[in-house]
Amino acid sequence: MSDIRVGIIMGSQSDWPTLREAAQLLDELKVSYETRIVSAHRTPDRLWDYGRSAVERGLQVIIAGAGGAAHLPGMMASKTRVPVIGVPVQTKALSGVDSLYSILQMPRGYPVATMAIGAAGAANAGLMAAGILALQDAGLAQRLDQWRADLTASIPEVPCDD
Ligand code: RP5
Repeated sequence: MSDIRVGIIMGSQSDWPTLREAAQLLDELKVSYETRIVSAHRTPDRLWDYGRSAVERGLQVIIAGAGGAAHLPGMMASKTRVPVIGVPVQTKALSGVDSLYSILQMPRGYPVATMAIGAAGAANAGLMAAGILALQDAGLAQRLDQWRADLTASIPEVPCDD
């Protein structure tokens, strides 16, 4: 079993600029992760192997991002009981609403925790993964509390012109 706790997977290299937001948050919070391109349509055997081995490899959360006909998070959820957080990647044709609906409407029994479309959703996926892991990790809980306090402190009370 490795010490990597989060798997960040995406359907294509083109998803990485979005999913990198999740990776950056995990870096900030000192959470170990790996990144892989795993496509539901183009590399189905890779998807199956990843899902089949996720528990025995010690993964505790999987962040899965995809765009368009975004079957990756749902298919991964069908293959492993490791919690899957879905990130709908913004698309040119339909602005990511296609991705969102593809990920969101899972049938009963195979949940995917679906984030917002795009970069904010990916960052929130990193924070959500950290929050899940922090339930069993006091050091991470402290870092996450501090991260949240820093964000609050960065918000000015009064708007300015520029
Ligand atoms: C999906 O198709 C990927 O998740 C990506 O968002 C989208 C487009 O992929 P590329 O054509 O850029 O490889 O499977």
